[in-house]
Amino acid sequence: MFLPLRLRRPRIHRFTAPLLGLGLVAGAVHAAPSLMTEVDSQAPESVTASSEADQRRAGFNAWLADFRYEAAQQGIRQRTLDRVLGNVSYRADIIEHDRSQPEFVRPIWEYLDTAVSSTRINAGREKLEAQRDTARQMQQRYGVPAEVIVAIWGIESHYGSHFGDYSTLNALATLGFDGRRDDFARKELLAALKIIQAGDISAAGMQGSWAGAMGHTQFLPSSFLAYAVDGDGDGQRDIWRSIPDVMASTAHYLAEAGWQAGEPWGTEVSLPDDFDYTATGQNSTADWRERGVRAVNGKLPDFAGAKVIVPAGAEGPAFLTGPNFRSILRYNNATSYALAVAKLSDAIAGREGVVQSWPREQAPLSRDDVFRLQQLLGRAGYGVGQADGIMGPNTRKGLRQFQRSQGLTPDGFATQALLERLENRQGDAS
Ligand SMILES: [Ca+2]
Repeated sequence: MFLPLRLRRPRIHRFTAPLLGLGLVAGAVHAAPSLMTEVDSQAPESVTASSEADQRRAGFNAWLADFRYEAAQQGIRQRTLDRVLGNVSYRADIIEHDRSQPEFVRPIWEYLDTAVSSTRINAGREKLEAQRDTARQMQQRYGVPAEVIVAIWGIESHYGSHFGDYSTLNALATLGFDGRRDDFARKELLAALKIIQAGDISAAGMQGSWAGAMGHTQFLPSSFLAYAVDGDGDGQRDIWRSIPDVMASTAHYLAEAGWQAGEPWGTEVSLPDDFDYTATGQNSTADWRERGVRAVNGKLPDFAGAKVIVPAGAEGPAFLTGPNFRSILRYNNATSYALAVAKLSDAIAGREGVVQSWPREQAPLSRDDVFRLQQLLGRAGYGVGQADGIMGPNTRKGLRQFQRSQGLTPDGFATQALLERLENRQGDAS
């Protein structure tokens, strides 16, 4: 259905083609240092810079015209398009953010130090106190505990004080024109227009991160359309200014993601010496108990399906995690994030922090290290797919197999020592 629409666009193509032909405008930004060097030798720098900016502006406007056509086909009214897209502009700093990747993968204990700092715990307790009635109301309505709602608020935007001051429209249009995931940004920009057209927020009020996450809850526009709720009953879903809307939207998201009322997220556990670290699937609490898993304090929560996780390997803390932990992962699919929400909510409610110590002496791996690790695992026959420098489930699985072949505890936690062992093995083989 989409394709015929695209084919019926002669007017837009006539309009964009000459602009794109001028200097491959859309590609020029990615393109070529070599091209710039050539131009530099013939023209003063300021002239070059301004013509580059002109070309980019022309390319961006052509992209917007094309997007505008698509948005109109998808039911966005001309009046909305005129009013909103007329003020959208390209932001070079967003592309800088999009292209910069941290060199090192931050260890989970460092992430938790910041995410669950005493400052954030204390601020969370104050916020919960100040918003107690609202938080309790949303707890009753959606079954998600007040301290969990507040913990997500704290981690997403430090309770609304840092949600970003980028125009979401500028961010998504810039990423759509020039970013690494243009289809994603295009789809989110369309969702943003639907939100504005529905009257929930003005174009100027729609603010958030450079990546398009909006307001206190850091919802992408598509998540907003699916999960945002009018908590205060004024007819608008406002995750920028209304705390009842923020809390209702967060709780609704978790409820839709399978939150089980009355169940904890999980608990910290101790594991027996002979624990099988390759058992990464779901089992009942009774099964885990039989395998020697014990709560560090109190008793194990009763789950039908729970996982044991060791985010920093066998030398670090272990946790038994139930359906509500998986529900938090739906908000942001990173173990470090879900554990931060879990432990911040525990701390706000006055429960204890992580008891077992993290292996803080382990030096972090850089992205290049992880890339090398993946290559070496592949060469050693523990295929992890295409090396990409990111520790994912496949890399951990391959690493476990390698650890087992070496008579080591197969916990899938990447360390410099394991990388060295793989390098030496490679040396022996050649
Ligand atoms: Ca509202």
